[in-house]
Amino acid sequence: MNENTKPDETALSLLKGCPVIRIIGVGGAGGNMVDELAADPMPGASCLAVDTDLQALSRRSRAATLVLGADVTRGLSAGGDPKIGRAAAEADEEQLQQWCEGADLVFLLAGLGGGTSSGASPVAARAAKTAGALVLGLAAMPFEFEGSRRQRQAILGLARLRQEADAVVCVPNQQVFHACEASRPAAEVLAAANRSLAGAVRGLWRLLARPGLVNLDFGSLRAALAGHHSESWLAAAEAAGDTRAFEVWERLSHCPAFQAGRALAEAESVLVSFAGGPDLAMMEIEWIMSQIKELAGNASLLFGCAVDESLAGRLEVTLLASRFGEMPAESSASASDSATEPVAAPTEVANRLTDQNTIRPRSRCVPPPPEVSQEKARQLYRRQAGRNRRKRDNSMQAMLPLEVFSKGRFENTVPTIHNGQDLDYPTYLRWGITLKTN
Ligand SMILES: Nc1nc2c(ncn2[C@@H]2O[C@H](COP(=O)(O)OP(=O)(O)OP(=O)(O)O)[C@@H](O)[C@H]2O)c(=O)[nH]1
Ligand SMILES: [Mg+2]
Repeated sequence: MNENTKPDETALSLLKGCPVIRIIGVGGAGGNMVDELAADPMPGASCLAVDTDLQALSRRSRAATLVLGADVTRGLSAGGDPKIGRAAAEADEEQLQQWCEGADLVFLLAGLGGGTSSGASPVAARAAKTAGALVLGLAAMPFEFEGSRRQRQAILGLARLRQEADAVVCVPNQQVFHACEASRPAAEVLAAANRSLAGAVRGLWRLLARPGLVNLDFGSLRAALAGHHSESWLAAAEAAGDTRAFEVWERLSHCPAFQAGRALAEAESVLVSFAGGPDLAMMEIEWIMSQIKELAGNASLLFGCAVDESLAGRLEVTLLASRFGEMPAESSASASDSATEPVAAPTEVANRLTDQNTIRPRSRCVPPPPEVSQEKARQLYRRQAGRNRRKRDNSMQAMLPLEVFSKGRFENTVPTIHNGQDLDYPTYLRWGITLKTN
């Protein structure tokens, strides 16, 4: 470990009563994300970049660093092989665990698909769990152009990571094409993706560590997520001005992570973080929460709200929706690391996370014109919230009279993967379509 690797205990002691947060970036992409966060330090949160690649680590100027498995790779990276990434991390699992000792919450950031990220992230998650922390993974999935081998490595890495972590948020890198112009330089596009992930982590940190109007207490977060191996969705949006609540909701509901409302419809737990200046109005919170409640059905809703002078006139909302895991079968995660050998079919979860074909929701709200006063705008939000509530669709997938039968000699065949989707899996399940049973 380098000189600065030990978490900053002085900062921690200043924050008695606040959860201790550690952030680990695994591999090249994870290191970039952690660097982004370390650029603007968060009191009480310490950042560590871990990699098998010594050269890549030496370029990290902001976060503390740890070379994984120097005896395994001699600091020369895992070369795209998750087996090597995993062996390297296992060689230093004790160090990882020590670094996590005393932490309440550990964020693990990685771009899955690479050797180090796919192999070492689950080991780092296990180390953090052994140290007693709640572990939340944030995983970027490869671009479609990176090919099916990378995708499959990423999906296997994701399955393993979900087995070890309490919740994993998966963000397809392909989404950056929705978010910014494809003609922008590649480095800029990746930096924008990293900034957006870092922003979401910062939003959660702010909510947990800063005194707010309504504090989200860490105990409730732990109770909501611990041990569920959740599949989670994270979306963040901000806006300024009188109609900011409406705009934030528009942006959130057009976020690819929102999956056309499916993320909320399937969630068992939804955490919503509001941050704004002293002018943040209860009405704005109420209106956004009512939209969420309408879509999230029976999910348990947790929310917190922080007021920060520097956010005057602005509203920032971060939303974490979690669906508790059917865990992938042990066999799928203990299958081969290699993308060229047969592996068990990736989970429906992973398919949908890499599915780019989600249908965006039509906006069900009409924004007030700009000249409308703040009070009038709020009345409009309230009226629309009421109207939308009446339109709520309570339909649920009824049980189909299916006969379950073995796939016979096709049981252990290599799945047919296209753009991260297992085409052997029924389309209606992949696309979340509700079938009529009569
Ligand atoms: N969002 C984001 N994704 C990235 C970035 N850099 C790489 N990726 C993605 O992350 C995947 C893994 O890349 P790396 O993190 O460089 O791989 P690694 O874990 O270091 O693996 P090895 O070099 O094989 O040991 C890539 O396939 C890309 O899809 C980045 O800065 N941001
Ligand atoms: Mg690397």
